[in-house]
Amino acid sequence: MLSTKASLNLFLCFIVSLLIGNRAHAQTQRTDWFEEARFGMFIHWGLYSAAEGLWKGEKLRYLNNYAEWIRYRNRISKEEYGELAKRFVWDEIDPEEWVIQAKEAGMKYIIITTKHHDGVALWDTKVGNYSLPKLSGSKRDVIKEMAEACRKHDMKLGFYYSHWIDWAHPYAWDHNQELTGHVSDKEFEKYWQEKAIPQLRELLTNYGDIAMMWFDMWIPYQESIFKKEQLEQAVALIRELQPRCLINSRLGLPTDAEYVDFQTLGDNVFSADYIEHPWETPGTIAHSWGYSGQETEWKSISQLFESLIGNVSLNGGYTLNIGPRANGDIPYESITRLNEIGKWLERYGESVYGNTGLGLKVDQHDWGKTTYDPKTKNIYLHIFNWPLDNILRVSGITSAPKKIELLLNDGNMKELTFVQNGPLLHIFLPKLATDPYNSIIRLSMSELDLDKEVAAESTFGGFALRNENALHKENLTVQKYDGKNPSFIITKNEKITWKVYFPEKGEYFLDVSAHNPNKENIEIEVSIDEKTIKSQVEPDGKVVAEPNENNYTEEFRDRRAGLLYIQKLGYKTVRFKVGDNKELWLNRIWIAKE
Ligand code: JFZ
Repeated sequence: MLSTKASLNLFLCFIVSLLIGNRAHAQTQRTDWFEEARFGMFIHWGLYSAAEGLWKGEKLRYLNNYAEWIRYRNRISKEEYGELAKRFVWDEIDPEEWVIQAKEAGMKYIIITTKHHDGVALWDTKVGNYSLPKLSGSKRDVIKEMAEACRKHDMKLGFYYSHWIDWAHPYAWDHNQELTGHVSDKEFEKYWQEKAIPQLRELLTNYGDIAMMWFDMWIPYQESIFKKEQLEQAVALIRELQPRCLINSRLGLPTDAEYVDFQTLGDNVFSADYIEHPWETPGTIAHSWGYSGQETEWKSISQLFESLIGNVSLNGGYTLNIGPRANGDIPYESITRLNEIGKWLERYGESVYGNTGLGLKVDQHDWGKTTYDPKTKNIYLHIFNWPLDNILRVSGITSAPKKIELLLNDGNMKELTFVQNGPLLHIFLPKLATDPYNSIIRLSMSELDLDKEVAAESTFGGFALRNENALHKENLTVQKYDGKNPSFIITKNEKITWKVYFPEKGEYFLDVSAHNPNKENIEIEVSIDEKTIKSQVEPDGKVVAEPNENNYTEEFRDRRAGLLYIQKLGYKTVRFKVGDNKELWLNRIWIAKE
């Protein structure tokens, strides 16, 4: 029998867990579709599309020459800029084509710019006259057409709304106010109540279900002209009118699930770590977001794949932007890329939709990335670089796969043989990759046990022990890769350790890549379990980084620290220490068999 106190405690625990459980449940529900989707389309389309990156014969000015910034960059008046609306070719514009294109690319949502920084509403707003319908004289409401096309094709629709910057409104934010003087809080509040809030109300009332509101302020509100209450007012409006609509973090508030449902990273910024809450990277398919006739920086298809898969492997999504022309055309360069990705997703989508990552070390595998579908317990290996020796080395999975299959292009599967040795898995591949960008191997798992600490085995064998896979990382002083020097650990006398699984007994060699900045030799020790190898590192000089420029940098040389006979295969701890309290810059220890 339980005492009264114990049962009361149990009861309280039960209530608390119900509350927590419910809250977690409510949070996941709203963002469920978003975490399932993983891939969406961003569309930047507005008056700037008709300028095409040129104004009166002049290209975009200044450093960040995004085509959609042309009004600001090239100092165009509101009226002259408004004239661009006359260039739109209405009998060719068909938003449904954009939706069909997104669908064919395997995208699950579309976000369109309803009002960008230029302040022009693309829809038929009743708030002021500065809208595409009014400026162009066309009766068409492209946002309404988008909403209808999205409903027809079962596509989620989100609205980009520039709530902070609005170059058309005298009291909204404009970066030039750093020079001309800020608008007052009272003035900004007038903009907020008279333009932004009523426009948001229109967007959330007249266009059916809105899947997300995508705001665009990339600094926290404390550093901006916004007051928290103003942003809370926008949140309250959205929650009232569209309770299932998601809000992104560029509203200016942190991702806390109450105000903000998902985090938007910087433009074309990909995470370096696994992020638990929902997140996405907005990325451009070229350089500009809006259409530019001057565009030359089209991203390669493999780059786009790396971005998408890299994000999914870190629990995130990818919103890829296109900039249609003022006649509605999507540039051919964009179409070819979207279609290639779509074709791939049609066959291999099971490795992307609803997937997350395994939480292994970032860049754990040098051949590609891993994703994981928690519903089916399938692990997917994304091979970007097919190993020459036709052995795929996978590190960190300790439970046994039931079956390993290569997914073939024609829809079939080919079962592959493998050997598992502790956390190291070798999969035997056929000679040829199945896909030119990203070949997929599926591991069917009944249990998922991982070793997230073990150092990964490289392609062709061998273990590279670096800062990235060291244990007790937080105490290490690390110099990041700076374009010249590799990333390295600055160490004096700390014990740096790694966890290594030696796959077989026998002789292994240890090479240390380091720079000795001192004038004299220093002693280093590498220990594997009880055995210690001591060796000397001579002083290092510089190396020419770029020829003919007097451009030099520190040399990091590989030197053999010694040989070690491993009696028994299995886990060992590898330790590194500098002998005599002098600084050493350690890049890597390389352990391999002859
Ligand atoms: C903003 C806009 O200025 C741009 O025109 C486009 O709409 C893009 C999606 O968002 O640009 C940004 C926003 C954030 C960063 C950089 C550019 N950032 O955080 O690095």
